[in-house]
Amino acid sequence: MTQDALKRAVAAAAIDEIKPLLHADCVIGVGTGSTANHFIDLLAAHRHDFKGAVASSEATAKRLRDHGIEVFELNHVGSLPVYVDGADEINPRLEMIKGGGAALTREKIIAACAERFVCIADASKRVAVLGGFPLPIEVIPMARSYVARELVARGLTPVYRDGVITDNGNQVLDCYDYLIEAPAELESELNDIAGVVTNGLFARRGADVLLLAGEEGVTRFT
Ligand code: ABF
Repeated sequence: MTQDALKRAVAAAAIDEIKPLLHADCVIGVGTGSTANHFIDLLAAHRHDFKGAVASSEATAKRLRDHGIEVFELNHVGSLPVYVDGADEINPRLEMIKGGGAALTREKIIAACAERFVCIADASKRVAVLGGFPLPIEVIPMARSYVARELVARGLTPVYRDGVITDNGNQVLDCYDYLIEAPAELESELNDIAGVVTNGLFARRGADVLLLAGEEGVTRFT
């Protein structure tokens, strides 16, 4: 199976996972990326079974609307029973690195609001220790060099993601080759650097459910 077919398979499993939660007043959180895009495409067939969605990026909002799914501002939504999104890496404790698509800040906000985070991924995303994938950090533009120096002082190797502006008007530093033994601690430490908007560690609020697609099918982890 191709990686794209695995992404499609896990997106289909996510539809089965959330179907029991859908009802006429229900608004769900929808993530960003190619796996999330498959989920959106399959969700379209169920658009009359729920009220709408909150999107973690402008790209996702557009794709949802193109499918006739109403998109709500998070501030106008009372509760979010579930958030479905992909990840760049996920470990056995369901801690993740996210933000390869530069949508990490909105993703983290929606994850914080959601009662349940369902992560959807193909088997290549599952790792024993996070950090093989570069850890993204969204920064206020004027703080970029300062934050980069602070990261270097902590042993990280940040590289400016040239030409990328996030949906929030900020910039991204990617930290390469740093194995993360204590994700929750590092997440908090990086948040404390002035000028950091969000870092791509989702450890303090990880996933509740992981649907992982491999050659043998989709496996559910909690
Ligand atoms: C988002 O999409 C992320 O936080 C992560 O960066 C990415 C995963 O992308 P894909 O599904 O395309 O592999 O969920």
